[in-house]
Amino acid sequence: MGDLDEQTGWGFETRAIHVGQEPDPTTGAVVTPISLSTTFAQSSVGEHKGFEYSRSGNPTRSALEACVASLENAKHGLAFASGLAAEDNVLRLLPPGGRVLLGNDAYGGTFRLIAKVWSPLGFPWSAVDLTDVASLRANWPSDTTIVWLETPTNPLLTCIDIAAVAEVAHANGAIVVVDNTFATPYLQQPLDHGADIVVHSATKYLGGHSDVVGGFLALNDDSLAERLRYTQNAAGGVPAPFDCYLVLRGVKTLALRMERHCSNARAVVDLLLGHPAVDRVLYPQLPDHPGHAAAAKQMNDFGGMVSFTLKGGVDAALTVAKSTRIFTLAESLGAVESLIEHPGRMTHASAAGSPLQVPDSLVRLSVGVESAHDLCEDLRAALDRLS
Ligand code: P1T
Repeated sequence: MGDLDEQTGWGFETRAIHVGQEPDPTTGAVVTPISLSTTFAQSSVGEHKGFEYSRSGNPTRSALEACVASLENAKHGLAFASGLAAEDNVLRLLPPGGRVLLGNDAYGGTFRLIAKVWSPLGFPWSAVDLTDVASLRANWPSDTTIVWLETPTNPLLTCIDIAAVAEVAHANGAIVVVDNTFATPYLQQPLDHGADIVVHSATKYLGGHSDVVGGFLALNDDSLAERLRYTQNAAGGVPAPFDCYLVLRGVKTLALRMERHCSNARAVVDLLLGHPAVDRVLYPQLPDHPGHAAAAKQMNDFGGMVSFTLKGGVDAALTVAKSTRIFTLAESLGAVESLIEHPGRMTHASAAGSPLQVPDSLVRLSVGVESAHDLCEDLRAALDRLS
C-alpha cells in the first residue's frame, strides 16, 4: 500500500503501529498503557491534562481513536463498546421523521436496529438495491436523511459504488454511512470516495483475534463529529480501556493479516468453483459478481469473506456447516481462525421475512490465516460428504 498520510508522511503499516502510540512520556513504555482510572485529577476546577472522567475520554481510547482515524484517512475517530453501539450513535443524528435507506443486504443486527428499534420510534426505513443508482435517483424518498450501506455486504458480498451513491445522496441533502467492517481500511477507505461516516464492528478484522467486542466511527466533518462525540458521552456506549488496548494491538498487524486473508480466500474460491456440490460462489473478485466493477475501482484487494450456495439446498448447507474441522461453526468473522456459518439460521435470522432475507442454501466463510492447503482440504472433505 503506497498511500502516505498527509499529516505524518507515513504509510498505512507505519500508522497502524505508531499513530497515537508514542512511547509513554512518564515511563518510556513502548506499548500504550491500559489506563484504568475512571477519573482524572484537576489542579483547579476545570484545569486538567485533557481527561476528566473515563466515559467522556480515556487515554487508551484516545490512542485507539487517533490510530484508526488515521487508517481511515479521517480527521475524527470515535470508539464504542460494540459495532451496534457505534451504529446506534449514528442513528441519533436522525431528525424527527428522518428516513434511513438501507441497502437490501446487510448484517442482520443492523437491520434489526434500524427496522425494529428505531423505526417504531418514528424513523421510517426502506430497503433499496444500491447497485441500481439510476433507480435510487429516480425513486428517492424525500424524507431520507441517511443512506446506509455495507460494501462488500454481509453475507452476499455485493459491492456498492460508494462515489455513485454519495453523489445521489448529497444532491438530495442526505449523508452516506458506509459500514467498512468487511473491507477494513487496509482494502478500502470510504471517506475518500465521498462517504460521510465510516462504521466498523471492531470485533472483526480490526481486533482480529475473536477476543474483543468493539465498534468505531471515522469521519472528516467537524460539526457531525462534534454531535457524535456529544452523544458518545451523553448516551455512554463507550468501550472499556482493556478492550481499546486489544483492538489497538490487533490493528498493528491488520495489513499483514489482510494480505493472508485475501490470498487464502482466493485459494478457497478456486476450490469451491471446482466442486460439483457448489451452486454459486460469491466473491467480489469474480468477474460476474454483483458489483465486481465497483470493488475493482474502490478496493485494493477483495477480502477474506467468501459465501456460496449449494445445489442440495438448505439440508446440504446445514450438513457442510457442521462437517468442517478447521473452519469452526460460529457467528462472527474477521479473525485469525476460520469460521463457517449458516446466515439464514444464525447471523441473519432476524431478517427472515424481510427484504433482507438471505437464501437458505447459503453458507458464509470467514477465511482465516491458517495454511491455505489445510483450509481447502477441510472444505473439500466437508463438501465430499454431500455426494
Ligand atoms: O457485533 P458488533 O460488534 O456489535 O457489530 C455488529 C456488526 C456491524 N456491521 C457488520 C458488517 C457486522 O458484520 C456486524 C456483526 N456481524 C456478525 C456478528 C456476523 O457474524 O456477521
